Amino acid sequence: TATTPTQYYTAIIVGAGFAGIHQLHTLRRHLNISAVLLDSAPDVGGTWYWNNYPGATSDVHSHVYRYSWDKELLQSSPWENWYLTQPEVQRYLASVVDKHDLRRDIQFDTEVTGATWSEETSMWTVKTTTENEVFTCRFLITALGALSRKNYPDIKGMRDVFKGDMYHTASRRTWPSARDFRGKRVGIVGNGSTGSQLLVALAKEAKHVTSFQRTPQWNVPNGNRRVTSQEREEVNKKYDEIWEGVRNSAVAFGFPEATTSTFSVDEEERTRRFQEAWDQGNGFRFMFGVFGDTTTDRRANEAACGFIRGKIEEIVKDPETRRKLVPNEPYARRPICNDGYYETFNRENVALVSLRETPFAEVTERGVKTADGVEHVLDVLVFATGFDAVTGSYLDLDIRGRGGKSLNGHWEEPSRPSSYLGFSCAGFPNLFTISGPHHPFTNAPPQIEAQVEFITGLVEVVGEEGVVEAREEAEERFTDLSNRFVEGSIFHEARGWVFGDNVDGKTHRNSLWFGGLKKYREYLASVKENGYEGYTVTRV
Ligand code: NA7
Repeated sequence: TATTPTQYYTAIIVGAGFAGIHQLHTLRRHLNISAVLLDSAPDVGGTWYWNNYPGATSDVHSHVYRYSWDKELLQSSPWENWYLTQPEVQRYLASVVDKHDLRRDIQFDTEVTGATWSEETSMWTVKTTTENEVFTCRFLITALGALSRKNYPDIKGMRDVFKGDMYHTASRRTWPSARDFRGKRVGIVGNGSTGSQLLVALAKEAKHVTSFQRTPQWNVPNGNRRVTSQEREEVNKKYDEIWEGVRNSAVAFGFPEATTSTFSVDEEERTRRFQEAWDQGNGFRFMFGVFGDTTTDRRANEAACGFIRGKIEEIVKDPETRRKLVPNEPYARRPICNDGYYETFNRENVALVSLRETPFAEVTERGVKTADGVEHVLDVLVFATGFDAVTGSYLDLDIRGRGGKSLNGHWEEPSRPSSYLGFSCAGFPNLFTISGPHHPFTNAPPQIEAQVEFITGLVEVVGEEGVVEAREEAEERFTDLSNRFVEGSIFHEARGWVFGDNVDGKTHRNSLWFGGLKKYREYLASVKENGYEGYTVTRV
């Protein structure tokens, strides 16, 4: 309105997770431009703010699940275990924000609902849910994360019939503050990274836990344990070297990816290597660190599956439960890992329901009923049903580019989702969607660093009076290249969030760059070296 003063910033960043914080810090430190970071949450963390369900833990080794440039914090506030829990990640991000005095440029409790590009002023107008505020900016940088829009099943009666407590794992506001599950009967829908972590955590505490499983997944241990002082010293000493390795690897997890092919060694040696990886733990290591062809060769993949199948058979005592837990798809989703997952099904207070065999019929006052007529009586029903990933993060955001073109519409067209470099789209000047379509399938912080550093460099070149826009043909070329990496793999044979298969009605399409971080960084570097080719820069 005429009475509402407009707040202008050179850059507005949306989302105070790993990406948004790094983007704010980088713009501030390198360019010293005016910038504000908006987030709907009351504190920092992004996905690590919202996902505070019991058992929430990162599955990347703690010394590479952080910013590579923050060596001083690594040394001064050492991690305890090989994996960080949700509160630890959140505390780490908060400590970075405080250390670099970034909080003064962050506005919390402010949900961005849309943004419109004005061709007249060459500025974005950003709409929020806060009253009496209008924001405008030259550059809009969305750091929403690839996994932020919650996905729910559609079960008859689930919204209004159940008398117990109901939560989505990613919905912090709905979790009870006193999280005491003693004496409670809990149902968990979903068995991905989240559902399996929650199951293991709650089984130790609740009276009874039922895992409602639609598709069994391959799960390996993560090998979490305390970091010894010797190990810590070693990491501190080799930190730069370790990060060089991360940047020059494919999945950026801090281990060298294997190049040996599965059948170049005999069966005994194969089993020995799988066993070694099983004992050491970590899903990405098991998938990419044992043999080089696990995700590209069907027979090699089956060898890995065979080993895990053997473990399920060895560990799980009840034959029916065992049968239901064995996946019937290749080992080709985002790999998951969890200490004690299969062992948990041997507990007397844990049950497994296969939704393939007995789908949900309805939610009742006392629990859920499955198609076989059984009513599973529950005090708590938790949806660990994941996210409408990547493009899904934008569904609640009405972004309008040149000529009123909708970003969500842009990604719905036949060959989509698409982007140039994972963060630019033709028709959307001065917009950068960090971790957007075709960002690399890797450990998140290092791929975020690559994107943020590139974007900051580009903003510097373009300048406060500049407008930069990806060319259509560059977007098409990049998207085609990204899709070609998948064609050479078996990833698309498994049905997970990467291809949108988890969401009812979403079309099966690749949304990530499977070419690895090294190749992605090389691509970014060559674009930069060639004067930011693929972009058009104009002055206001
Ligand atoms: P995921 O990995 O997408 O897992 C979601 C789980 O929920 C999975 O088991 C799904 O079964 C299940 N699901 C989803 N929709 C339904 C419906 N309608 N009915 C029954 N079950 C359903 O999400 P997470 O939160 O575990 O992990 C996401 C990422 O976060 C993870 O990859 C890490 O990067 C961190 P499905 O397999 O689709 O049959």
